[in-house]
Amino acid sequence: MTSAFEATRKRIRDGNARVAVIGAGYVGLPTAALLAEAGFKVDVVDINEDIVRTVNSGKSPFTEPGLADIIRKVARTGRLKATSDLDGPMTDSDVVVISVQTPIGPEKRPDLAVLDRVVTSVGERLRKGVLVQVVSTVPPGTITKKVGPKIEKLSGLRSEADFFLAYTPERIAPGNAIADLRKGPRLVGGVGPRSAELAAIFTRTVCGEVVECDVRSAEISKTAENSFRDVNIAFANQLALICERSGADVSEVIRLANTHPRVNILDPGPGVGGPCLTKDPYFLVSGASLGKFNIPKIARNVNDSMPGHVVELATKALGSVGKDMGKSRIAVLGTTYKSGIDDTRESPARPVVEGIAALGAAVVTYDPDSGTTLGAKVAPSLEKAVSGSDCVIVMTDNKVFRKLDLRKLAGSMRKDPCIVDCRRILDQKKAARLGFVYVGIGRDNLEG
Ligand code: SAJ
Repeated sequence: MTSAFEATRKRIRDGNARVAVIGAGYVGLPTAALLAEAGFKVDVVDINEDIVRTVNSGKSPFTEPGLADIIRKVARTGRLKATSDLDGPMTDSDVVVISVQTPIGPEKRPDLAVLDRVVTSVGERLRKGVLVQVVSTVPPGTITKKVGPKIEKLSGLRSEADFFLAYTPERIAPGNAIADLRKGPRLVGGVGPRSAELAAIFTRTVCGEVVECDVRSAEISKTAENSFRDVNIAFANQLALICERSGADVSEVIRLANTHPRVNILDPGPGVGGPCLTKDPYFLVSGASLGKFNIPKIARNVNDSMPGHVVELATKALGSVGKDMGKSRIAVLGTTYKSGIDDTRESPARPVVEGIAALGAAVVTYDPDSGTTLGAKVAPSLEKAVSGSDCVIVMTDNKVFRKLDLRKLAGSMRKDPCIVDCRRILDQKKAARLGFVYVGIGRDNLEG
């Protein structure tokens, strides 16, 4: 008699397993599309009816290079179907992938309410033999202390015997999701050897490189990866503050330091955005007691202080030509949290816009990839954004901003134009020659 484990393993290996992906967001939808492209019959479940309609019409609800083509292909073949109903997919599926948002609350504590609701729905409907694969980023201990026990209690099934449970965090860099999901490496943490085996076989149907490990290590590694990146950026930002006060240029200092074969300092900027680096450090330390020397938390505070520093730099630049921020017109270029995507989640541009507006300035934003207002007036074009402005703040290294025609810009701005280059992408000597007050993050600006 074939066990439930062997039956599921066979269906995954034969490519005729039914898959339910719960959550059609920036991670869940690319995941569902690639699983359908790999040959599985996939139901992607989302409560948002607009997303369901968009996917079933063969389109993607958000910009992710390559995703729309895959959705169009697999929706047409019927391999990918979007639905807001969970009962149907749970009745037929051999694998359930959970990829819902796990944000932090205002007090910076993990908010797992959505995940908890989904785990409850899955537990109430779970059939024998199903592999449950959690992708959502979770605080260490969540899978074995919360998700597993809850499913066992609600389903009456035992993990490793009757159902299988694994944690497979994603490492998608938004804007590169398809390639990242295909290439990996991808951590696969099973709650036991059978869960690990099923999850590894299943993950390998899409991902070229799977790294098998225990669940707890996978949970900590995922949040550690992003926390390390956030700490590195915080170090780069403090290096920038040091250089601003000491006549050096942080771009040159980092270039030189990184010539050391074992040093890799990242780039300073106007702050750290996105849903991951702004959240995962709080997940990582949520169960620990690190006291006041809590490096991930300190790094978060450093990075969150950078938008305020940008507002100070703009205020000083205007002050150096006798202009008052409160009576000035500011153009903020770049509202996405980084260039090349249309995602403005946790964008540092928001606190910059709010900080400038709080000082009484008129603020206009422009981003070629996003029309999100962030509370300011959105200019329909770059030209309209900068025309008649006193100060331009360049927030991202968007290729459009890299190609800014400084001569034309100087001609369209008010007298004594100021420019704050948060990504150090502009020609500062040329800007000075054209009469700009050029201020760059990490450069000795206006001091002494
Ligand atoms: N940033 C800097 N300086 C840098 C690099 C980034 O200021 O040198 C800023 C960016 O402008 C942006 C923020 O940090 O505002 C985050 O951007 P990012 O590219 O560092 O990271 P994400 O959030 O787009 O993606 C990260 C990635 N994690 C790592 O690189 C370790 C990605 O692989 C993860 O899958 C993703 O988080 C996630 O979903 O966790």
